[in-house]
Amino acid sequence: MHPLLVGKISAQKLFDTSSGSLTLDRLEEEEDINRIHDYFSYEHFYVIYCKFWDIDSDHDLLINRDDLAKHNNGAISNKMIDRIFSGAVSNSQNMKEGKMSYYEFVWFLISEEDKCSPTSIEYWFRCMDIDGDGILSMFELEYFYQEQVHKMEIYGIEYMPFEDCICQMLDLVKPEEENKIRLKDLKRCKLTNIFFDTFFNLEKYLANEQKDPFSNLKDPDTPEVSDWVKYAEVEYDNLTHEDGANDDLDDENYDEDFEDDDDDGTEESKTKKLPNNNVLSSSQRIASVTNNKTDDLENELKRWKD
Ligand SMILES: [Ca+2]
Ligand SMILES: [Ca+2]
Repeated sequence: MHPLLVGKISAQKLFDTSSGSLTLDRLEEEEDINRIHDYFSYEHFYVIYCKFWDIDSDHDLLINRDDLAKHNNGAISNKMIDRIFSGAVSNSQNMKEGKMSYYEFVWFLISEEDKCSPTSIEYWFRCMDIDGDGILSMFELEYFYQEQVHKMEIYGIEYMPFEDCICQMLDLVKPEEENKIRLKDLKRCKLTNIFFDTFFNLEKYLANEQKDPFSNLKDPDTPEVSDWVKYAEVEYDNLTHEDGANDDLDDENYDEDFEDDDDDGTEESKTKKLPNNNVLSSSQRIASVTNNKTDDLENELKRWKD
């Protein structure tokens, strides 16, 4: 089955923030493409695909380390990118070869945009626990913080020494055992986004510094909308309005995009016409990649929209 058709993943599990014992291995066992629609909406699928397309420079539907480092203008630290590709969260064959599939990117992006769900906490915990002993040690935390400090020095931003940062983080997480942060400590903590961003996403770390740390806490009286859903809504809106078009996968436009092309059917002849990715309409993005794999994805997108 094509990995792009994320039906391999049960989205119920992917988005289930109540189950705490999720692993990628178990996700890979699932084969239910229908149930996924209940959770993994067309909009979500579309947003993830556009994000993936943007960094997959050769459009072979696999991204390497350097591609992923471009995500969100290099927001994720290099050390963390290396950890993701080290097999910490997936040891699939393509990951062993240094390539991340769309399926693995789905997991990455959701973890990146919703750092408070149990699944995401597991994802980042695995990445940060370099020696795999189930504890985030001071050494491991400092290892990641060093790169943040280095970046802040370059940008001329005033920063906390590690000792102050760690006091703040321990105060935030309140681990059961002194100076040893375990997975269960983080799952109990309500502000894991702040914890993780502090160590590997400078942009979000600085943004967090600017706002009330408790603004992210859920109001118990309002229905819970995950950070992921909020992110997907905003991004979908941005992507579909960036060119003033909101009819991206309308059948007529879709066909015209192809009819205008030379008819030799090669990917190169179509993609080389494309200007800067940033000015492409979303429909052009979708239509510009024409190999078989992407046809599967396009069909899937259209099917979901109908
Ligand atoms: Ca690629
Ligand atoms: Ca460790």
